[in-house]
Amino acid sequence: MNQYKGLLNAILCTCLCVAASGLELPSAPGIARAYVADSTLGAEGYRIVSGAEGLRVEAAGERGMLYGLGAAARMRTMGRVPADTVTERPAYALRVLNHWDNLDGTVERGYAGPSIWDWQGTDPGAEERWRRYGRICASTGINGAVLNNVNASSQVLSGAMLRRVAHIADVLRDYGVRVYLSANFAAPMQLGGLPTADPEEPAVAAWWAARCDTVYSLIPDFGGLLVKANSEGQPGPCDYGRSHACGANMLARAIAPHGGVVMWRAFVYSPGDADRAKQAYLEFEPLDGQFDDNVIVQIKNGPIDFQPREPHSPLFGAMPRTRQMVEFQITQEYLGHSNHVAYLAPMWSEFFEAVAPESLCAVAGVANTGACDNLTGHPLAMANWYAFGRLAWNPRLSPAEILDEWLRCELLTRGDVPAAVTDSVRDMMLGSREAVVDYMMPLGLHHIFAFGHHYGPEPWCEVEGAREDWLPRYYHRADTAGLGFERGPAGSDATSQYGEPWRSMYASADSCPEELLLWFHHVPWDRPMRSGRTLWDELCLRYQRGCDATDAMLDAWRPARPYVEPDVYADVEARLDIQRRDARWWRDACLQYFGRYSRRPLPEGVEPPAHTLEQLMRIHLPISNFEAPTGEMLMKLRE
Ligand code: BDP
Repeated sequence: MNQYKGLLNAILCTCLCVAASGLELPSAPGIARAYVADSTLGAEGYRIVSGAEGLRVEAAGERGMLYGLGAAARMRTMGRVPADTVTERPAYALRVLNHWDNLDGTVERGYAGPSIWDWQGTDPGAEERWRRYGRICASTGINGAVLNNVNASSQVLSGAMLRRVAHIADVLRDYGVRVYLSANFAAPMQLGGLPTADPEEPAVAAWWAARCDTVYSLIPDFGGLLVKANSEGQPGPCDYGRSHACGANMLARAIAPHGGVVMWRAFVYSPGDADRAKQAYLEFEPLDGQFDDNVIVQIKNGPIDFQPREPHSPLFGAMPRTRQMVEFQITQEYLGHSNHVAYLAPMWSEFFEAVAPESLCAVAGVANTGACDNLTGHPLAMANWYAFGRLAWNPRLSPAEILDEWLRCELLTRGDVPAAVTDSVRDMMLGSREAVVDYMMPLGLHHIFAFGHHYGPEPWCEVEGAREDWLPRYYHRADTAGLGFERGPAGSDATSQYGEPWRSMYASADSCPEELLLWFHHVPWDRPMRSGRTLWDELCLRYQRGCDATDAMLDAWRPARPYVEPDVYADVEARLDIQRRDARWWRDACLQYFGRYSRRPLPEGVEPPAHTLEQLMRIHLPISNFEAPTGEMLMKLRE
């Protein structure tokens, strides 16, 4: 049973009524409902009419009613009942979570326990967990789930696994969530016993068509396939000299008769070639116009890999004849796992400020779920799941507004919560992502993480035989002259992949926003910054600012104590303490390491490090990819 009683109280009431189709609708007492023949609402839209008798929700179908009742209940809780009428339709028809769950129960980059899907069918509590998951998705507007890892096992398409998937689909259907799968491009060989997976080979296309028939015979509303091809060792069409478009279209044609889509990832980079930040563009931009209509190219928000701050990927907007979707990462692979608070809506909004939401046709988020009690590890990480869904519904919502909803409808639900308490927690969470940027990678630094697990700092990292573009020095390029990756015309010229106004703005260090300075430029240590300080002093003070912010976070959380369940309070407090210590670890490791190159002292206002660089360089976290390190483990290592 859910020990986190404070979560999931109001938005989707626990007491639900089941519609004729099986869809669970929020009971929302006192809110009238009316099905109307209004095609402008679409299948998922709704209208909320406020009148003398209270609220009435109008929708053309049950899914619209589901979202409309949820929205009306939320408005009531928030005290934001409209003066007359509000009409809403989602910005995207496809709002999908990507689960990186493996069939052995582990979760790649998951920090909230094992897979919720219970692939082997041994957990009697699994179905109830899927229902909780479905309700949360419904409350935020998420309508699709890719159940398995993009590093996909072919076995997920085997008969036994498809029956399991059909069971999950039967449950999630009650919440308006359709099921999708990640496909391994070599499945015709690994599962079908064919000698090749060449997309031009008729037997291969026939195998996929037959598999799709089987999938749809078991799951009639199956959504489609997600494919990671020719990326980080995964098989793909390029193994046979074919293009990504050729491979994607072959699958798209196999699934088209059933109405499914193929989401084809553009996360590609190979060793030894151009600047990694340029590679997806170099490979995909020339394919514009070649993809079938039911293919959507899925592009990570930034050109590298889910860093705490990245510019948008230049592929957005560069393929006008191709359907594109963005992939965000909700799980905190690069933001302190489930130990750190990092409310991510500001990062996603930043993306939507640069990339017009209308230029995309769908949104995906790599899920932060697992089978632990509260489903997300850090109790406040649920806010990221919620915010992802809300932004996928309406990318123009403000991060503060979304957070307010989550706090008032989900977290702070015990008693009459004074506004000052909600404000305190909201401000703390709103600033948390920027705090992480400050204490991990300020001013456009990126990928200076420890190898493999990506938890702590390792700007010095050396791994014998590792690809150069997997090592931090490839990204920070520290030397005695300065710091940062020169991507302007004098360097890798990645800036020329951007359209205007970005191209000119990023090309010169003078016009580049300071937040991204070291992403795009190698800058001398004594370059004057906007503050009037040198780069070195500014860098040091940003790290310090991040540390100070983590102290303030603990203070901001304390007033919440009477208004959340005691276990939630204590859990958050313990994790904030880890975050405080980790922030200092980052600051001391990075500043002492970069100080070897800058050869400058720490400016006034920066706390002296508690450990020497040599001590910090000896830390090696004995953790796998699949769980966050514990506080005790971290303390011990840094003693
Ligand atoms: C990286 C992760 C890796 C994923 C890969 C991907 O480190 O585990 O498989 O992205 O998105 O961020 O395919």
